[in-house]
Amino acid sequence: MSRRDDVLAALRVDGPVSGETLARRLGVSRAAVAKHVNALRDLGYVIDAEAGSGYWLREVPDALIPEEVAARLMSDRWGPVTGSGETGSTNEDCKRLAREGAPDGTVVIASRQTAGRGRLGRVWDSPEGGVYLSALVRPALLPAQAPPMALSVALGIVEGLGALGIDAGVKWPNDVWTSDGGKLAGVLVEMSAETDRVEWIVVGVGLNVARPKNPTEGAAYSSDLRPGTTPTEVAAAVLDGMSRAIARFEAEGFAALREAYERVLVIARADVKVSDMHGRVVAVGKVVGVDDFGRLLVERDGETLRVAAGEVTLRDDSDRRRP
Ligand code: BT5
Repeated sequence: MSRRDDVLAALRVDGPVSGETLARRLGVSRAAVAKHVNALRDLGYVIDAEAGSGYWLREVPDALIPEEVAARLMSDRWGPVTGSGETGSTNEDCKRLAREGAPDGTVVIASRQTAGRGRLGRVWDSPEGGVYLSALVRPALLPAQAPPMALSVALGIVEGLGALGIDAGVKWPNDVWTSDGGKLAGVLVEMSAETDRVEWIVVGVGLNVARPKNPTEGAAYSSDLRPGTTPTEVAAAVLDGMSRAIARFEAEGFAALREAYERVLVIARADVKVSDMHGRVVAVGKVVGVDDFGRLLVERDGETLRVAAGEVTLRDDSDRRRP
C-alpha cells in the first residue's frame, strides 16, 4: 500500500480524525498528511477539514479507482489492483505486466478504453460508465486444460452480480446477458503457453453499468443496472465472483462448475445454430447443456454433438429461458 492508501484507510472511520493523529499513526509529518489528502481530493474524494476536529471522509467517488475497488474486495486472490481513468486496452496493459513478471492476481482497471477489444479482433465499445478490467492468472494448468477458463469466468461474473442482487445469465461460451436479452458483459481470455505449461492467462472483462449517452448505432447491448449501482461495487463483486469460480476450476476442473453453469445458461433448451470463426455452420439443434470440458451439447434427431468453439445464434426466440 502506498502512503496515500494508508491515509485513505485511516480516514475510513466514522467521524473526523485529526491531522496530528494521522501523522503520528502513519509516522509522517502533518504536511505529508495534508499532501495526501489533497491528492485524494483530486481523485474525487470529498474530504472535509474541520478546524479543531480534523479530516472527515464524506464521499467516495463513483469513478473506477483502483484503491476503491481493492478496499471492497473480499477475496485475497486479487492484488495489486492498478490502472487509471483511461487506457487503450486493459488486456494490453495486463499482458505487458505479465511479460514483465507481475504476480498472479494482478488486476488492471479503467473507466474507459480507447482501443477496447473483443474476440477475433472485434471492437469492445468502452465509454465512461462501464467496468473494464483485466486480471492476471498464473494457473497450474496444461494448455489443453485452459479453454473452460473463459466459461468459468463468465459464471463467476454472473455469481458476482447475483451477490449484488443483479439477475444475469450466460450465453455460451462466455457472454453475460441480462433479462432484456442484451449483452451486459463480455470476456476476452488471452494466454501465453509452452507446449506443456501455461505461463499466464489474462482474463479481460468489459461490463456496461450505465447506459452510454451516445451508444454506438445498432449495438444491442444491455446496461442500466439498478440505479445507484456504481462501477466500483460492480468491479469488486465481479472480481470476487471470478476468484471463487477460477479457484474451483483450477482445483477441480470445469466438471465441478458444470451444473452451476447450466443453471444460468440462458440458451438452455433453445433451438440454435452454431457457426465457426469462418461463419461455417457446425451444429444446428437444441441446446441440452454443456459437458465437463465446457463443450456445448447440441441435440438433433437423437444425436448429441459436442461443440468446442463457435458463435451461437438463436433460431427461435420462443423457448429461450430468460435469466
Ligand atoms: C467479447 O468479445 O465479448 C469480449 C469483450 C472483452 C472486453 C474487455 S474490456 C477489458 C478488456 N480489455 C479489452 O480490450 N478487452 C477486454 P466478443 O464476443 O467478440 O464480442 C464483441 C461484440 O460485442 C462486438 O462485435 C459487438 O457486437 C458487441 N459489443 C461491443 N461493445 C459492447 C458493449 N460495450 N456491450 C455489449 N456488447 C458490445
